[in-house]
Amino acid sequence: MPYETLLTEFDEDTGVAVIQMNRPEALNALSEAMMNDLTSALDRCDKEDKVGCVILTGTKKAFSGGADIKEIKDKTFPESYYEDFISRNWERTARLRKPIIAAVAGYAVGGGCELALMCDIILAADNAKFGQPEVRLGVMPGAGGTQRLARAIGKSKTMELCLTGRLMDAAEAERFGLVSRVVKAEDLMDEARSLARTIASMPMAGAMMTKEAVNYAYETPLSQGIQFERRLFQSLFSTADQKEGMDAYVEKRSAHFRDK
Ligand code: CO8
Repeated sequence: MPYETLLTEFDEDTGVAVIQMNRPEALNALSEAMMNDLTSALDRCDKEDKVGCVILTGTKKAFSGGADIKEIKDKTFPESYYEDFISRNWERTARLRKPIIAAVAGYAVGGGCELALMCDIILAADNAKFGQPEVRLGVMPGAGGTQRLARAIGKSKTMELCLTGRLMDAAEAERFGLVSRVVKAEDLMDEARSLARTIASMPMAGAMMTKEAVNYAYETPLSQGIQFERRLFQSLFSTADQKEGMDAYVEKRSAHFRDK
């Protein structure tokens, strides 16, 4: 289905879906139309069994410049509260059940940084810049910047970025564990596709449960998280892919997974 604000592709052979935000003239500002399109595209990825991994990306200059300031600047508190404006769709990315990689080139700022933080892995181009400049607009992060960023890079660095609006470059983001890897800008999509293909080739149930368990680590005390992980681990012994994966290991051959 064509979208007004996104370009999408899906390769059935590899199970990799790519969602590209495509409002380059506005540095992929996250307009309501774009968030609606993104929600619809993500719904389809979760529903389509053959999708094994999703890549969310932007354009060369920007992953996203954040919420569309021109669209929201005249909103009032009652409108924002009662209409639940812009917040309606914002957590959809974090609720995706399939693994999702943010492939970030250029600016990922404000809501753009928060959107990347909702993904499972952030792969950064060497020209990527991350930050939460909302304080300079008279507001503050509103889609997880104070929460997910603090969990990702710690309190002091988060405070510094959120209180000053300073942007950090890809090398600093890697040093502080925000991104899994930095690659040359021209190699970003090749690297993202290669990573996504590897993830999509894994048995689906194991990959999805692994994602669920890692995310659970951010929500629960350690003992509950360990218990949850153990139950998921045990439940995988009910799948054909577990039998095939372990038989193949013992028989020294490649596994042929059924789910994929
Ligand atoms: N909203 C609207 N338009 C934008 C945005 C944005 N966030 N970012 C860039 N643009 C537009 C610019 O206005 C410009 O348009 P025009 O040509 O019509 O003037 C075009 O994109 C190109 O941008 P620049 O010329 O500014 O490009 P530069 O390379 O000079 O600068 C920057 C790049 C530094 C990224 C700069 O564009 C900038 O500062 N952008 C705003 C960044 C920002 O403050 N983001 C935070 C927005 S608020 C937010 O995200 C809160 C999210 C909370 C969600 C809550 C959900 C519940």
